[in-house]
Amino acid sequence: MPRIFLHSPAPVLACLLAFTCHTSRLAAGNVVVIVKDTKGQPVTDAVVSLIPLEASAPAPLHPPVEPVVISQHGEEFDPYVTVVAVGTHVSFPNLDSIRHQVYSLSKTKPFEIPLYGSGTEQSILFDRPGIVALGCNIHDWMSAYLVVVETPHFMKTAGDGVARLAELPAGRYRLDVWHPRLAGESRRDLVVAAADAATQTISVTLKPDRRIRRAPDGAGGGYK
Ligand SMILES: [Cu+2]
Repeated sequence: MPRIFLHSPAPVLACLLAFTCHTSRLAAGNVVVIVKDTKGQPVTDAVVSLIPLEASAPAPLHPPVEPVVISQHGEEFDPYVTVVAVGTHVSFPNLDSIRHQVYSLSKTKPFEIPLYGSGTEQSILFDRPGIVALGCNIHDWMSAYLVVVETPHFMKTAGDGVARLAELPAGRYRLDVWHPRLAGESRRDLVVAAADAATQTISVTLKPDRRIRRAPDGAGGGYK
């Protein structure tokens, strides 16, 4: 084999590539994750990620070319929870007519964008995995989370508590579920088999929602 490779690398490489592409296409499985709370209610905004455990086949992350957007709109972050792969740029455009000052004190990525007005877009590179809690120095109630994962296989649950992860190369994975109000950790190992469509139902315990509530407009509550 080494001799063939040395003398004619191109055909051998072509064969290897064709074989890899062919088998990975055949060996893809799907996983449907349903996240519920302890009362059986669907949990929205849960981040589901599958981290490959086969050391021999690290998954390329493919961060998007264009920045992912977390805007400030109506004096709130939109969306509340975002998940991206390591190496992704995120921009924070201000869609309001007032100014915001977005920051994070997280260990994963501490940063601050100095006070900026409408339309300003500055992107930040998120180059380490972890949780990034976001805030605004001007508006205490503004809160959002960015989850940076070291895998291309991730999704956020919709209102029905469901996340669908498709085209997963067969193999062993660690399934992580994260939510802003998660009590403790939620992770388990699973094996994805070729042509599989496994459903994982995960029950999580959520802490009470302690987000600061905005004072209603005109109520003089002092939040604005
Ligand atoms: Cu603000």
